[in-house]
Amino acid sequence: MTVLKAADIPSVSLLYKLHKLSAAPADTKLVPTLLGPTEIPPPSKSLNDGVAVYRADITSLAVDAVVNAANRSLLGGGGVDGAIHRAAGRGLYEECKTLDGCKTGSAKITNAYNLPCKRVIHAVGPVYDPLKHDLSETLLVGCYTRSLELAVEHQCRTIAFSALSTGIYGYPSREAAPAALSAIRHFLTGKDGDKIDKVILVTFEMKDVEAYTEFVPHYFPPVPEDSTAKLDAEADAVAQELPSVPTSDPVDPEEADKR
Ligand code: AR6
Repeated sequence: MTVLKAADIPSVSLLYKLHKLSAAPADTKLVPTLLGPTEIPPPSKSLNDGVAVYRADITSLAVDAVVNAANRSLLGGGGVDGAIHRAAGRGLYEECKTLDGCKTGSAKITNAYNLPCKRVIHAVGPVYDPLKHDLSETLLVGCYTRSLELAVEHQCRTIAFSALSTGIYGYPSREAAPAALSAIRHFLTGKDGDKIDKVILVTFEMKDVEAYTEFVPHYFPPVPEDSTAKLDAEADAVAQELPSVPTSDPVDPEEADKR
């Protein structure tokens, strides 16, 4: 598996230049979120340089911290949790056993063992409850915020999130993406925002690619130069390197085994 560094992952700024993301129409109404904003905020080049959306297996990323979609036991499971534990090896499980679990809506940090990243942050997202939307969002936002706080506390400047709760826990991607983006924007514009260099939103399934493609421009709108840019030499070089757009969903090895 090719291991990718944070610096090699194209930022939102570059995705606009490459026309892989485009500005939302001016009359777009934002989905209401607990942390806002309520309207499309002014564009910021520095924010757009520090956020990325990338389709990958999160276990291939050589970032400072990857965020696992764990459960309250922190002892592993299916989905991305299974992939992370398989790739990290037995040491991760042994360290997780010492943590005494974790509350829903929060996160804990461990070493990364055989993974190419430096740390793993285990966030426990909510099982989505459509009858308690605000509670589900509060807990999901808590995961993103606590994970970013843990990253700062442990000097992790680059952090890659899996799409927490959107798999087995059933959170609809079109509701999870605005909540995640709003929490990340809120953190990056807050007092510790300058302690994080890059937040990478890792997508795996097409539904999450589509949700982030739709909602990133609501929270991280393009600076005018980027949305109208002709490819400069740097962008063109990166574009040549990017993998071609996948046309089918990746296969979870555990699911494939069951077929
Ligand atoms: N890399 C990146 N993203 C992935 C990967 C991967 N290798 N594999 C799956 N995803 P899920 P949840 C995506 O179900 O909904 C576990 O059993 C996936 O497509 O892993 O929070 C835990 O132990 C989806 O978008 O986590 C818990 O019991 C996202 O990761 C429970 O599942 C999250 O899907 C947590 O459920």
